[in-house]
Amino acid sequence: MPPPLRLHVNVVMVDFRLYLITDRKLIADRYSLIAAVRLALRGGVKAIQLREKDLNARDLLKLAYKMRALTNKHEAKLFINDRFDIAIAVGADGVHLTQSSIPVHAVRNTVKKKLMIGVSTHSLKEAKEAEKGGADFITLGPVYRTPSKLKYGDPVGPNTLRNVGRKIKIPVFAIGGIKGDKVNDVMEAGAYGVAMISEIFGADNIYGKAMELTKILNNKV
Ligand code: TZP
Repeated sequence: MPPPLRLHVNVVMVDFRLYLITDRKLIADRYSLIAAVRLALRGGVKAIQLREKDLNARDLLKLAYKMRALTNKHEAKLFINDRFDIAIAVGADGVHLTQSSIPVHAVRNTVKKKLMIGVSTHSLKEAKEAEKGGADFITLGPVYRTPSKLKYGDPVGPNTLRNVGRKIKIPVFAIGGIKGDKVNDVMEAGAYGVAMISEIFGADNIYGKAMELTKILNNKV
């Protein structure tokens, strides 16, 4: 007899451990965003979050269509930061909400099961709220110091990650300052996976870095 669906529904849907978040400014002098993401996908990345906060809705939509075509080709999941309307328009797999987005329960009520929902969290309180509101997974961080988030104060550290991982059931992705040599530590602290920007987009060899990280994570699970 097959196992009850309820037990495995989140684990089955969140079928990736490495979550690449885009920042086209980091690679602008070397690649287009599409070219950089293509390299990462070829290297084994299976989930992309399109996070280009400075783009207006039309430009983001155009880019999201291209990203959908590319991720489909590589059988990878696509999430759109903040905008569930754009996620639906382009047939993305999900939306990734921030703490200033429309609250997760309101998005869940609207999109039902049409989209997966990821939520950025920074504390146990936010993590619990996200889970209660119907999120499929969260990112928690910054776990370590990272230049783009210095203005938000001290990183949460691996102990908070461990605590949150114990207290909620949905997958927790460690984010913020996660480098290749930190992956083992955060996975041992209970992370389900890792979310990264600069470790991949700042690498000299994006393809090689994605391969290396995929291999580390595959050995962990
Ligand atoms: N949320 C928490 S930390 C962070 C975000 C978007 C930035 C992660 O970037 P990096 O380069 O992987 O530290």
